Amino acid sequence: MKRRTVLKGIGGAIAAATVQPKRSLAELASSPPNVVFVIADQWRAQALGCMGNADIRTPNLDKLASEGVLMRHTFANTPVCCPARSCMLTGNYVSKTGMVANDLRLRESEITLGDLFSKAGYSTGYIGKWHLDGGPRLPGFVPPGRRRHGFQHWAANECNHNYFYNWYFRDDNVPIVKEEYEPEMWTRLAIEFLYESQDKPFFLTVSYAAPHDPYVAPEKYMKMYDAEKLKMRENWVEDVPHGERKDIAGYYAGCTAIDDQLGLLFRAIEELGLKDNTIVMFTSDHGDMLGSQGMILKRKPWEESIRVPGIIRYPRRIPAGRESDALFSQVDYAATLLGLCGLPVPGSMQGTDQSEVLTGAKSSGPEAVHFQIFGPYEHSKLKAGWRGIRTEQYMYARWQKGAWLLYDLKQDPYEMRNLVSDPAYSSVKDDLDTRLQKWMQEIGDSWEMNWTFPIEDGPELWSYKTFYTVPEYLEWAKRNPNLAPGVEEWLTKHPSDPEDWVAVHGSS
Ligand SMILES: [Ca+2]
Repeated sequence: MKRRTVLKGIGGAIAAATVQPKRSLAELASSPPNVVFVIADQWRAQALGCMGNADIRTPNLDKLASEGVLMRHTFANTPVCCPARSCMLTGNYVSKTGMVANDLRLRESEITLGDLFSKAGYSTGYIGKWHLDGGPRLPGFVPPGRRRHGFQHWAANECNHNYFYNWYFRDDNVPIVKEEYEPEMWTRLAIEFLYESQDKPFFLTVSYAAPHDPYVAPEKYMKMYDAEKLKMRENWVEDVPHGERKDIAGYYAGCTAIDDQLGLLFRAIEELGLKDNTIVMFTSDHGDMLGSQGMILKRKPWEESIRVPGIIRYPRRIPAGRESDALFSQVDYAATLLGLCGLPVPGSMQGTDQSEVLTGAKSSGPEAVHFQIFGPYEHSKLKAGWRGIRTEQYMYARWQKGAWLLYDLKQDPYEMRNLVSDPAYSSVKDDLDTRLQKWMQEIGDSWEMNWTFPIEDGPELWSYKTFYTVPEYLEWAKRNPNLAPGVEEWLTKHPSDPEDWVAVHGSS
């Protein structure tokens, strides 16, 4: 067999390597498909060339889309880090798994794609940011065993957003420290995994912590974007710290840096002869408001926060160059990937197999996708938990107490006119509200799961100890007022109404 030389990494970060495919082409052709599941952090759907953004440079992802299907309407059901990751990997809403807040630990009993692909005889690998283990984020060693949820090969940390000082763990509690740009490090390790894992089908997750804030990237990428020349979205508000032009330029630079690395990863897949039989999926845990609606970060019901990249290439089953407007959301990822691989979907999984929508055998997906956020986040001005429903035409969100937002996305794609109090839309609103509440009942969601204390950005629940549930944290916080001050007082003073939040914090 011919030896192949592949891959010289950018800036020499990835050394040239010699590769010898371990399986013959005939073996590759008849074997079950491999999966490379790529998750970026906070990469909104609008920040892609193939989604119509003329400023951003994402040539490798655009090419991936042109060789597969671009799911234009892909959404994060719980648009914040840990919940979104748990939803993607378990195929269940967070109200079922309990992963309702950032930095809780996903229960060891939860079954993930790692477990399901392992059971199907796959080699499973997890490389990158994990963020499902709860507790202190640093240094972030997740020991082998149930806390790795079925992933056999491990090169990961829990959560680190210092992109120029990195480390990861293998199977012992010794960090492997690298002064290597974060996306380069994970890509290098992912390519190593590809070289080593060809004797059986593999399921590899590669999870980048960028382009999440801080909005920085290596200088060569920062130089690509002139902040003053970027086209702002119509709903963008000037002078919102964390959502300014310079932030967006830095964010785009991070996206392009990852795109460059993905180019290397995709080339490795091709060079190894794996392209036809490997499903490559690219997505993100959630988006980033970046000044749209005058808002920053995530957890919000607006498009910039909930809508994520949805690109899937699988030459054997997905015709090249498809674009679909079918609704697709994270809860359906797991069942859909299993479906594409011809593997059974567990009956207990709430998500459904949308693989026929991806391949084009079916033209429409679910009638609606749903959203759940359970508590406030003071720093980004989110007042309380909310639930939402998105159809092809409408987005509706409500607080426990009542309606909050209604947009007609056909007329108003930038969500500039809230129709929630418009009498002409009252029947639309009522219908969506009924559907939303019915859905909550069906999946076992309840407003009782909400909390009012800012556990994710006040005295953060992850600072000292690991918790599986929010009530467990609140009990601990009451007993430890020196470590987590103010819980008791807050809970006495703050019922769950967003209006009361405003009374205390101002109405910005
Ligand atoms: Ca995140």
